[in-house]
Formats: sequence, structure tokens, C-alpha cells
Amino acid sequence: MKTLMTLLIVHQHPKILLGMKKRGFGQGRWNGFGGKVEKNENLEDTAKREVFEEAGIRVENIEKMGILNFSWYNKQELIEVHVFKTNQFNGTIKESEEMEPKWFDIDQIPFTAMWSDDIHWIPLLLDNKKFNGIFVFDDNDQILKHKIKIIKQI
Ligand code: 8OG
Repeated sequence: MKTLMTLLIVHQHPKILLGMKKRGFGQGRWNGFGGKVEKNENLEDTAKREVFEEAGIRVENIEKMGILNFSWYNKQELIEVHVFKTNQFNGTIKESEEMEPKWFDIDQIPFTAMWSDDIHWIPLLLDNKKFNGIFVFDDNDQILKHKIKIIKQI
């Protein structure tokens, strides 16, 4: 079974907004904002709902930048993450039960405290490139295999 998820990065050059995941899947890592697509919800609506729930901000113009497929060599689990970005938001950023938001300079992105795949695609997103990626992880969520392709259109 494949789980469909979204991930949104707010990029206001030269900074990006990340959140420290305080609980659940990915706890202890900095990440963009996002989560599972719910029934009767499209991907864009999920991306907008999740960033509001997790960081208290409203986004309107979001752009799809990539699709990432994640699996583990010894598990059945498959995750497909649709990655969006925006440079605009409304409202005041605030901490939620799930995430503690913080701005990072793009030269100081904390890749060692993020998912191990992020260093492979965040630079592409910041460079306005669109991408497709496949990652296979080991038991410690480290990459065993990966392929990433820059694409013209998504
Ligand atoms: O609802 P939940 O908090 O479990 O959603 C998980 C979030 O984490 C969702 O936005 C998708 C995102 N995510 C993964 N895997 C990876 C990954 O390898 N890298 C990054 N940056 N985000 C990921 O599920």
C-alpha cells in the first residue's frame, strides 16, 4: 500500500522556513510542513491545510516542485511525497503541537538533523528545478539506493 503525502517548503530568499517535528513519524528532525492526503482532498488542499495546522500560516500560490518515492529494503511501506514550494504566506508563524517553526539561512540548512534524502533534492528546489526521486532506506533511515532526475514539467 502506498501512502500519499505532501511537503511544503516556504522559501523567502535567502531563508527557508523549517519546523522541528516534535512527535510521531520523523520526530527530532527539521522538515518542511506536510502530511497525509485525506479522503476527498486534493494534493494542493492537503499542502495548504497541513501548513496551517503545523505553522499557523495560510498559503495560496504554491508550486509543485517534485515527487519523491520512499521505501525501506525490508518493509512493505511505500510513501509518495509531493513537494511544493511557495514564497508567500499570510498570518503569523506559530508553534503547534507537532512542529516548532524556525527560519534558516539557505547556507545553514541543518541537513545532518533532517531526513537523509533532503540534501539530494532541497538544493534543486532552491534552484527552481523540478525533480523526481526514488530512495530506498535501511533500518536507520539511511539511503541504500537512490535515483534523482531533474524534469522539465511535473
Ligand atoms: O503526517 P506526518 O507528520 O506523519 O507526515 C510526514 C511528513 O514527512 C510529510 O510531510 C512527508 C514528510 N516526509 C516523509 N518522508 C520524508 C523524507 O524522506 N524527507 C522529507 N523531507 N520529508 C519526508 O514522509
